[in-house]
Amino acid sequence: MNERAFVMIKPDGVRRGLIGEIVSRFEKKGLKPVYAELKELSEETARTHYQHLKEQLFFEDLIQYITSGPVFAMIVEGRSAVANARALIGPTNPVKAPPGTIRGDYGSDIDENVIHCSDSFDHAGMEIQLFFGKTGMLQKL
Ligand code: DGI
Repeated sequence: MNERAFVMIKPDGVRRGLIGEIVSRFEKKGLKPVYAELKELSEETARTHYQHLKEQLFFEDLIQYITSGPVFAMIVEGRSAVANARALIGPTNPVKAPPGTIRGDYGSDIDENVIHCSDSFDHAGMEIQLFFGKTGMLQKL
């Protein structure tokens, strides 16, 4: 089934010049970028996005990192987009992410793991709304 997922190349991925390589992997998998923005997250958006982690000791470091520079946020569309995108990016901790996944190939530490992707269909909808509002659903890349 065709669906949409929210994907965000984090500030370390943007700084290291990995946008092209990562977008290419999504395209080769059949997940089409239908909307994208290079943007700096406000602290408010960052705190809302990661609110499920607010009790964790690393939370403040996480907010500092994700607001430390521009992110490349996009909507990808394709078959089982959420499940396929999660498979492409690999597990949260790059140390445990197998080679061939994006985190396995480009990450080396859980503090800076290169990329985010929605973990469910419902969260994809919420994240698209949080990051893009209505424009994300209307505009094309
Ligand atoms: O959906 P994910 O990004 O794979 O995982 P998540 O929603 O549980 O966590 C969001 C981000 O928070 C994750 O990409 C990296 C960071 N994080 C998660 N668990 C830990 C962590 N950072 C540190 N330092 N330690 C953790 O245990």
